[in-house]
Amino acid sequence: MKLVFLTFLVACCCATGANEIFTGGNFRPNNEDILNSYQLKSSRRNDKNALPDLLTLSSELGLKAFYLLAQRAGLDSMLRGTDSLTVFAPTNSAFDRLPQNVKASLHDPEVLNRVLLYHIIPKELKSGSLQNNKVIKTANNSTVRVNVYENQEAGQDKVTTINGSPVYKKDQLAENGVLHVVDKVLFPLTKGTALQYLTQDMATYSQTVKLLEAAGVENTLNQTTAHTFLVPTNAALEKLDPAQLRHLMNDSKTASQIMKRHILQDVTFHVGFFDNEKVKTLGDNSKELTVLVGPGGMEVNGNGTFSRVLIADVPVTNGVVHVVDTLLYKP
Ligand SMILES: *[C@@H]1O[C@H](CO)[C@@H](O)[C@H](O)[C@H]1NC(C)=O
Ligand SMILES: *[C@@H]1O[C@H](CO)[C@@H](O)[C@H](O)[C@H]1NC(C)=O
Ligand SMILES: *[C@@H]1O[C@H](CO)[C@@H](O)[C@H](O)[C@H]1NC(C)=O
Ligand SMILES: *[C@@H]1O[C@H](CO)[C@@H](O)[C@H](O)[C@H]1NC(C)=O
Ligand SMILES: CC(=O)N[C@H]1CO[C@H](CO)[C@@H](O)[C@@H]1O
Repeated sequence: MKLVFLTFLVACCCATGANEIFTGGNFRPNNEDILNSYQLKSSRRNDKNALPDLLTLSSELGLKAFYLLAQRAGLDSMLRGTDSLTVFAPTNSAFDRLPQNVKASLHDPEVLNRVLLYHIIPKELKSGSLQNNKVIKTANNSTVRVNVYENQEAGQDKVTTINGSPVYKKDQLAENGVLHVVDKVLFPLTKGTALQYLTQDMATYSQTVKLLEAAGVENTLNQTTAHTFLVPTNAALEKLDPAQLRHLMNDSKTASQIMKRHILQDVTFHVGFFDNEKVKTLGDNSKELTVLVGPGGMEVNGNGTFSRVLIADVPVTNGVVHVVDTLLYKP
């Protein structure tokens, strides 16, 4: 184990620029390390008393970025303590993929503390307790949303996500709880409801909000009942001819029919969709949407229109927003 750890550090230090926050690490996911340490430690898994604490476990699993940042955030005593916890620990590459400005913000110990606390649940939740659409309170009194997608294409396992971030390795046991490895760094749901997310950026969504109001569905985007919201931008609406858009804004019946078809019944993050999946909307049930998932991203096929998903997986308190570049139905 020591050898693996050292090799890992050496590999990282050679590969990197010096001013990275993760102690200079350009951390890559290192599945081999995870597997190696796993085999080394598996013999003691039978004896609960011999289990490592959560912080040590993260190190043993090769989650060096989490291990180092948790200490920098002052969370070592919590993760080594006696209270039962659940930790959603991001992979090294999840930290690595964060935008530069977000990495820079994590230099502030208070921000880092808040972000990492958001990955900790103050009780033990094994994967069996992670049920679809369950909202759970984090150690910081915020919430995360769990989704379990069973309905995958044949041959695929079910996928569990936390705020849309797939759980990549589940149920790693520690003496003081359980650790699940996730594929993204999680951020508190500061964006409010789907409607509040839009109204915070009127430069992009002013027309969209007007259309939602004309359609009388703006409250559906501001309620606690959770859905998936496919949201066109102003630019998407401006693809319509101006007279058509004016007419739509003044025709609440058509606007309502169209905008309800932009709201999906269930909360589905990107990884929860499969290619060519037909999804139900809040509109007339006979009018399904088809979601196309490919290497280039996600598209939604309404009635002869193909909308590209510009931004996927914006977690909001009442579900998830995917931003689309074209209105899904022609008025
Ligand atoms: C979280 O909320 C509970 C009550 O709901 C309160 O007792 C506790 O102090 C809060 N913790 C934080 C970190 O705000
Ligand atoms: C959404 O709901 C909140 C609280 O219920 C309310 O304060 C707000 O005015 C509503 N509308 C928008 C656009 O945020
Ligand atoms: C809006 O609709 C009303 C009747 O439904 C009509 O009288 C009015 O001219 C319309 N306005 C525009 C700008 O289309
Ligand atoms: C699809 O759009 C055409 C016009 O382009 C319209 O006549 C037809 O009723 C629409 N069908 C559905 C299912 O919305
Ligand atoms: C909702 C809540 O309690 N938020 C707190 C999370 O933790 C940070 C610092 O650790 C506080 O500043 C927040 O107020």
